[in-house]
Amino acid sequence: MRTLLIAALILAAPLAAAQAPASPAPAAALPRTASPPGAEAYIISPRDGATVTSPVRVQFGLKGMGVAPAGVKFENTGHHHLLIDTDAPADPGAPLPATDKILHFGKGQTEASVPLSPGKHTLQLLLGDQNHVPHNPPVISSRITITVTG
Ligand SMILES: [Cu+2]
Repeated sequence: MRTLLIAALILAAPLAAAQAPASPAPAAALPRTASPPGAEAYIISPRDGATVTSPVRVQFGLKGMGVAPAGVKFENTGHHHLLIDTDAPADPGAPLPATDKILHFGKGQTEASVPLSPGKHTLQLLLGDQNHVPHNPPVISSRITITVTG
């Protein structure tokens, strides 16, 4: 009887761990936040095709929604992510990772000074909800290409 109980606890443990909020939740478990119709992210500056010097001042534009810090649940808001030389992750339901190509602006910043190496770079904005998950449908800017000199 005692052995059986221990076995049951051992079996139940991984399940309990998967449901604990502190553990990394499977991507599919996070609910996606709806974006309102007409919501749009766009890069105010630099302009597509611009030649600029590093660090590059990037200004984030957002229509139809508001900016809120990460962790704050408030309807029709999100925070900006800057995609540098990369596509948006294939799984739109997963939290965006923080990498040197995916910058999070979780304090609600609407501009950034981004150091970039000389050469061509692509920039794209992707809004994320309080959990860093893109909205449904995703609020993503068109991608611009800039040339950094010096
Ligand atoms: Cu984020």
